[in-house]
Amino acid sequence: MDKIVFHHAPMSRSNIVHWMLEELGVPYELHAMSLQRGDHKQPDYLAINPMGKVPAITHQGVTITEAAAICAYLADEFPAAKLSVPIGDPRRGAYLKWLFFGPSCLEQAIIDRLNDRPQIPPSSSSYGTYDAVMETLAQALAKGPYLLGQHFTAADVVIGSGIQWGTMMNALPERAEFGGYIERVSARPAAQRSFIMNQELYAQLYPKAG
Ligand SMILES: N[C@@H](CCC(=O)N[C@@H](CS)C(=O)NCC(=O)O)C(=O)O
Repeated sequence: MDKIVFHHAPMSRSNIVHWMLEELGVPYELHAMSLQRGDHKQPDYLAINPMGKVPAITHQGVTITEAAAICAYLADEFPAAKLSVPIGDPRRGAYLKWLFFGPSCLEQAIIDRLNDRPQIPPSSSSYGTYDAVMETLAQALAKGPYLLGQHFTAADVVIGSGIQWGTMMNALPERAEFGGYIERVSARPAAQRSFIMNQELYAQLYPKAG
């Protein structure tokens, strides 16, 4: 098997992919980068991702960027972990919807709120309104335990990461649906392993950050 090379900066969006890799349980080679040091803007990394952003993976000679796309790719590439919903399964549409909802709706709504950006007309905003995003998510999670019922998928890694981050930044409403979901996803052994590994890596890379 061709090993996955994972370009990672701890405590960033690449934590999403780190958690995903831990869920898969497949071997990977981690290339740790310091954003403070500007490793992601060096020519060797720009040759991998011209956007100069993490995460990125290289697998079988191909580089993939964008956290949600990487999660979708990995879930399909390693079906034994059952983190994907296969083509032909009636739940596939909902699975893809949640994968895309993460970066295009949830993340954007949180970022706009954190930056006090004024609401643009909902009809031209990629996510409509903050309240619509939160209500839609809460309704989906109320059915639980995961977005697709009993089946934990890569979409939960993406949305779970977004909800964890938004909660940490005090940018999500306090709702039982979110609290319960965070408890469930963060109790997963892969999520816990990833959390500890990233804390350790962060302390090594940024010793002065405390
Ligand atoms: N759309 C990208 C966003 C990636 C992104 O913005 N990564 C941030 C870390 S959270 C980064 O690399 N920032 C460094 C920079 O832009 O200088 C994804 O979802 O993967």
